[in-house]
Amino acid sequence: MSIATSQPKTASHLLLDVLEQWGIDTIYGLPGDGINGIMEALRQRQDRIRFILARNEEGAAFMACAHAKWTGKIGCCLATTGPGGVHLLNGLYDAKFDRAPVLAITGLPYQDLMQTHTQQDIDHTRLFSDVAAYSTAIFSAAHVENAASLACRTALARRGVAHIALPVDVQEQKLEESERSPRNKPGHVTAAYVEAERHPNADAIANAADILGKGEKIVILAGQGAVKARVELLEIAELLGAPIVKALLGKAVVPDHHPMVMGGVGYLGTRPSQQALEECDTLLIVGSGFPYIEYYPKPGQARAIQIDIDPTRISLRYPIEAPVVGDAALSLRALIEQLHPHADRSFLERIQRTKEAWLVSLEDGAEREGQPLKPQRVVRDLDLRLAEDAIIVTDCGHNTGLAAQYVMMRSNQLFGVSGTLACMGAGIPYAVAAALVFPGRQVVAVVGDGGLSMSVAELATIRKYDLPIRIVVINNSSLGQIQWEQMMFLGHPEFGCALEPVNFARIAEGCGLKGLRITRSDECAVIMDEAFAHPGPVLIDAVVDAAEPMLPPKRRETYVENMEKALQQMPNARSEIERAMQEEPARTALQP
Ligand SMILES: Cc1ncc(C[n+]2csc(CCOP(=O)(O)OP(=O)(O)O)c2C)c(N)n1
Ligand SMILES: [Mg+2]
Repeated sequence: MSIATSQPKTASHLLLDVLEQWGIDTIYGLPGDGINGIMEALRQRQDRIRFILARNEEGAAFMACAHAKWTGKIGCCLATTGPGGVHLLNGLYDAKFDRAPVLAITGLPYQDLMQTHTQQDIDHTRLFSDVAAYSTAIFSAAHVENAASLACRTALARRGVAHIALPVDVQEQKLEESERSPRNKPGHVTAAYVEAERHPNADAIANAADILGKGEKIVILAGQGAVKARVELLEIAELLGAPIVKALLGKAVVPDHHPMVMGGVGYLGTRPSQQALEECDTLLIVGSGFPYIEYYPKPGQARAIQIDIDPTRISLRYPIEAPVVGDAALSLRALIEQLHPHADRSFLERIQRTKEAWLVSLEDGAEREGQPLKPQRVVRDLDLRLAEDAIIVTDCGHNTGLAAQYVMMRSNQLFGVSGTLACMGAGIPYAVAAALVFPGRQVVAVVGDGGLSMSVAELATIRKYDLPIRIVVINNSSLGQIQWEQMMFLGHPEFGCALEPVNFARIAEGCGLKGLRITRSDECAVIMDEAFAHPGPVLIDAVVDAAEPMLPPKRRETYVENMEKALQQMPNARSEIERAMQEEPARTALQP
């Protein structure tokens, strides 16, 4: 129902006008008495802006962040004064860190009671000042258009968070009740916005091309900034005989089965990618701020070129000799025009052989029979059933590593994760946003039992909006990744990581989803088929081996020593863990 034209416009109506002008058609949130003025305006505007009710504002903020990642447009979330606003923060930091444009709208107390210890009296503009590139309170209806429009423009231009807070009384204020200051003439603001083309500097390209021309063992590290440069990436890789390795956020940039693509890097990465980084003499980074410095080549080992749209991101992790600031596709195209094909493919072929062996070790790891069920089997069987254009999201932990290694991205699939914030609990909200943004496409979430516990209430949101999401829970009754970090990185016995076993299939049933459980390897494929045949939302609770190691793709000497030290103090768990470490894919990962 649209607002009757005779009804005077309030600040809330004006705010929604601005949001519509900026193309915002979905708001994720949860109401409260500090935001009910805007809720009423939303009720009247349901035909143009849909309101998605989350169970926790944190979920709403993750949904808004994911919405922005999926669409490239502004994601929008809304929360009430005080606790509602605080709950938004993780999802907003996720947007800030992964550079997604998000607008957060919150309430504030009545203006004449602010900062008087009144109820829910948190100063949101201060609270959000770190996470947001723009954060302001709006103090009258006449202020709405100026501030809200600038907030939207800032979110897009800075690819980050903008926040506006409206006191409850302002939300209901009518425009005619709001006196304009003499300088605030009506009609001076529009939603005009355009992005620059961002061509690279010619000298920078010449410098980069010179280094690439001399390189003999070149590796390309691609991140999310390369997402629109797939054709150019594959072309330059072919030209240079350079394997492509990917940061997790760049997983969908190029398909995993492509012969030039070696998979992910880092803790969750592949052995061929790690080998390529260790042996290269030249590194070309395209649109990536992959944060784990220890997985890059050693300083001095490789001459490095970095293409990034943002000059502040240059040389953050590796000493860069040739910075190129500009759009990834345009910069790669300019480089390609100056390069000649490299005839020597020996480096590439060596890394390709490692990829073959690595894929065999993954397959062997998934083929293991018996109980407890191995988590690799679950994600491998999931991968085999994914649609060509599926959207895959994952959470944070060992489950992320399994999705990173066992989901072999195809050309038209999309991948989403809380990357740089790496926040547990983001997976389910990301899937909700994906299903809303891409109706009709297959949406699959791989999550851990710890992460799911943090956002389990959003299962009810999935039911409420009838979203046919398929969730796979890697249920190891453990904060698995941390358990392995304690043992392997520090030599400490596991402490504080054992989770009480939970039957998530029954929780799912309680939320109105179909709930299935897998406990044995021989039933994995059958139950997976049942889940994929089900038309509605379904959760597969895969009860897996808690002793299954989470290892980086290549061992360091200290890992072996640390494990020994930790296991000496864990007599009950020792034999199971040692057994698991001798099986694939752990065996290959542990080779020197
Ligand atoms: C909000 C939050 N708290 C803590 C962490 C640290 N952390 C990273 S992975 C992880 C374990 C996650 O457990 P689970 O979801 O069961 O996944 P698993 O590793 O067992 O697959 C933890 C606690 C985090 N990343 N985010
Ligand atoms: Mg777990």
